[in-house]
Parts: sequence; structure tokens; C-alpha cells
Amino acid sequence: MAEAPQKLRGSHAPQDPRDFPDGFLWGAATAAYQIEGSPLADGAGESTWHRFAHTPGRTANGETGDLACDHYRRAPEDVGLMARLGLGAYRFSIAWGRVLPEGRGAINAAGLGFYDRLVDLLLSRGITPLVTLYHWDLPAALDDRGGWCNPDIAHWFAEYATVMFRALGDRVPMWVTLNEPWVVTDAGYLCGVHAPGHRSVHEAPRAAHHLLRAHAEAVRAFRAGGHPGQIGLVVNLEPKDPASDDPADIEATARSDAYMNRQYLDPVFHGVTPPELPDMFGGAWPVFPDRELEEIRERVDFLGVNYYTRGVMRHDETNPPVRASHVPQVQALRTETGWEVHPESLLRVLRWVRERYGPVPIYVTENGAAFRDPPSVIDGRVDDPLRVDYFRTHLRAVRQARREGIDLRGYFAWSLLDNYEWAAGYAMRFGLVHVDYATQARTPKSSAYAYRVIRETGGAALDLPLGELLRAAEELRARD
Ligand code: IFM
Repeated sequence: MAEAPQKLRGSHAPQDPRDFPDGFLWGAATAAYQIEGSPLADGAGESTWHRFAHTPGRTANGETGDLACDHYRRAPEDVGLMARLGLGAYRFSIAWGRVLPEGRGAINAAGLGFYDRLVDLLLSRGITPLVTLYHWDLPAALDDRGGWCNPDIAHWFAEYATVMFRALGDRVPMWVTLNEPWVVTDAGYLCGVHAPGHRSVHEAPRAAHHLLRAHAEAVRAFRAGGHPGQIGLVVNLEPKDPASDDPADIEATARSDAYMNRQYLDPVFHGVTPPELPDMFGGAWPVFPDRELEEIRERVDFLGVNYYTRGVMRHDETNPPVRASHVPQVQALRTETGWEVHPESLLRVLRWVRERYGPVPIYVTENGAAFRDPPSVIDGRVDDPLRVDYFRTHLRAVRQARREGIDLRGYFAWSLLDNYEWAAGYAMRFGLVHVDYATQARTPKSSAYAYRVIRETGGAALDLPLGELLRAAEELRARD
């Protein structure tokens, strides 16, 4: 792909030296089950997501990750695409069961080899790999033994992590233990809408606790192995606002904040549980040994923040245990997933992390939007102005955070490719790159070009009116 026009790069030098320095990581993110396809190839073990998606009635139209973006067979082409898009970094996840089909024990050399080659391919194109060890596809063999509710899983996870550190630790500079543990427990163990599909007020807090123990044990294994890179955790954060000044709504907002935003970070950074949680869960809340809370408080090298929207909350007795519900902001711009577009809240959340948890280095490890794209690619074009504007406004928030001195070191667009949006199937398209699922053709959208213009102008193109940014993106596309 051609570079941004010289006149644009020259005339828009960064206005503030703090904006986006050299070394700021500009990337895009994906996850294994969402893009790879071939879930059982070459000796891979079945995952909970494979099972869940193949259970009738669990996902939209019964869609599965069997083919997805066929990335397992097209990785070289996809790395070529990233290089063509000028990406500096790529965040991807490992399918645990490709490497350890039973979750533990014998290593599957073919599965490990796939990731080994992927890392080498990325490095050969100058793209920094950021590896997530767990993005929701638990080996089914471990689920059969209780999955995240079995206390032994902390050890199983650290064993698996150690296999990966030994195999790739010489080349991977950044590791993430878990992606969005809140989603794992809320969607997977409380609401039953994600794998493994349980609905249990008793299981959810146990799964949350053992996820955090697993995270901490993997961090300790990483440090004990003396690996050269950095390791952190990725959480999804969502500022919560009350729907009204009714005290009941204000309390519901505090509970929602404790449940979603503080449940994972307070233990990791402060070694404590938010006091609202035992109250909310009542008799279902287990008593965890103090020693385990202390163990969870293991220093991380960085925190990854996934940000998509805020939540406006009202009191709702029919929705236990949090007793709160989202109030849809009907007059706001919302994405196809129904999420309000609210870039100000990205800045709020970054300020909140710094204030509450101190000066930890932060990466925005996911940010993006599903919008309805044109139904087909015409003349090689997929115009997605709403997504361009989403990135433009959210990257302004990122720039502002840097100007305020927040130690924000990178940004990863979600997602590189349109992909399998879990239980929502393939209808939700988040990609910078359009995927034609019938032919597997990849076509970069306007947003892929606009993202490049923004990067190559050191962020200065964020100040362009949307129409001008779209024109600059189109100019790049036409020369590509
Ligand atoms: O697709 C997901 C991803 O797997 C985790 N974070 C949110 C994305 C959009 O829903």
C-alpha cells in the first residue's frame, strides 16, 4: 500500500511532542477462534467454543468458527496484508488446544509450529507481535474437569503459559495472560450466552477468582523463566453513568462499576475485592483465602484496556445479582452491536485507571466498531465513513490522554479483519479489512487507509474534518 501523500505528512507534523512518539505501538488485534478456522486441524483438541458453537441454538444462525477467515491456512497472506497496511504491531491469541490438545501434557508440535511460523513472519516484516495466551477458547478436556471453576486451573494455565514462553519467549516482546476475564465469567458462567454456556450465580465468582489466580501464576512463571519481554493483563472497561439522580440508580451504577470495572483490577493492583461484590452475590459469594488474594496481587508490566462504549445504568430488581440494567441511549449514535459511540468515555477511563491504579503503562488493546458496511465490494472499494469517524474521535481521546501525561504506549484497532463475533456470528463486521466469507477475498476498507493517514501524520490528521480525512484515505486507496 502507498504511503500517505507527502503534502499531508509534511503539513501536519505533530503539534505536541507528547502526541505519538517513535516507539508508540500502532497495531490491530484479532483472536484465534474468531479468525483461524480449521479448529481441529493437525491434531488440535476441541475447545469450549467449538463445542458451544456446534450446539444447536447457541449462536446466530448456528454459525461456527469452522472456517472464519481461514487464517490458519492464509497466515502468510494476512501478514503480507498487515505489512501492506503499514501496521507496526499485531495482537493475536493462541488457541491453547492447538498446542496442548488435552489442555495439559503432550505438546502438539504442528499446532505450536503454526504460531512459531506466525511470529517469524511478523518479525520478518518488522511487525511487533503481542501474544494473548487466553482469548476464551478453553480446551474442552479441561472444561470436562470443571474449567475455570476448578482451582487446579491456575496451575494448568501456568503450565501452558510456560510452554509458550519457552517456545516463543526469545522473539515475543509482549505477552497478555487473559483477555477480558469479565466477559469470560459474565457471559460464560453467569448469563450462559458464551461458552461454556452456564448460568450460575455460584460459578461466576469462582471462575473470576481462578482466572485471576491463573493470571498471577502465569506472571510468576514468566518472571521465573527470565524471559526478556513484558507481561500484562487485558480488561474491558466501561465507565458507568446513572440514568437519573435517583439514589437507587446511583447505587445501581456503583454496583455495575464494581462488577465490571473493579472486580478484576482491584485484586490485581490492590489485593482487595470491591465491597459491593459480596453484598451483591450474598450467600453465593465464596470466602477466598487471604493468601490467594495476596498471590493475585502480582505486579504487571502493563495494563491492556479494551474500550468500546460507556454504560448508562438504572436500578433493576429483575436482573440479579447486579440489579442494574443498561438504558439504551436512543438519541445517540450506536453501532450494530447497540453500543453507544462515546469517545469522551475512553479518555475518562484512561484517567480513571491512572487515578485508581497509579502510573502503570497502558495500551489500548482493542477499540473499534461494527457498522453496516456496503453489501459488496465495488471497484475495490468498501467505504465505511462511520468507522473512520469512530477511529478519528477515539484516537483524539488517546492523543488527549497522552497530552495529559497518561503513560499510554500503544493502540490496537479491533479488528484487523471482519471476523466471527462469537454468539452473534458473522453479521457484525468490525474489520479494517472486509472479508468476503464465500471467497475469502480481503479488501481494505476506507478505515484501513484513514488509520494509516492518521499514523503517518503523527496524529495531525485527527484534526482534519471528516470529509478531508476521507478524501486523504481515498487518495491512498487509489494509489494502492
Ligand atoms: O470481538 C470481541 C473480542 O473478542 C473481545 N472484545 C470485544 C470484541 C467486540 O465485541
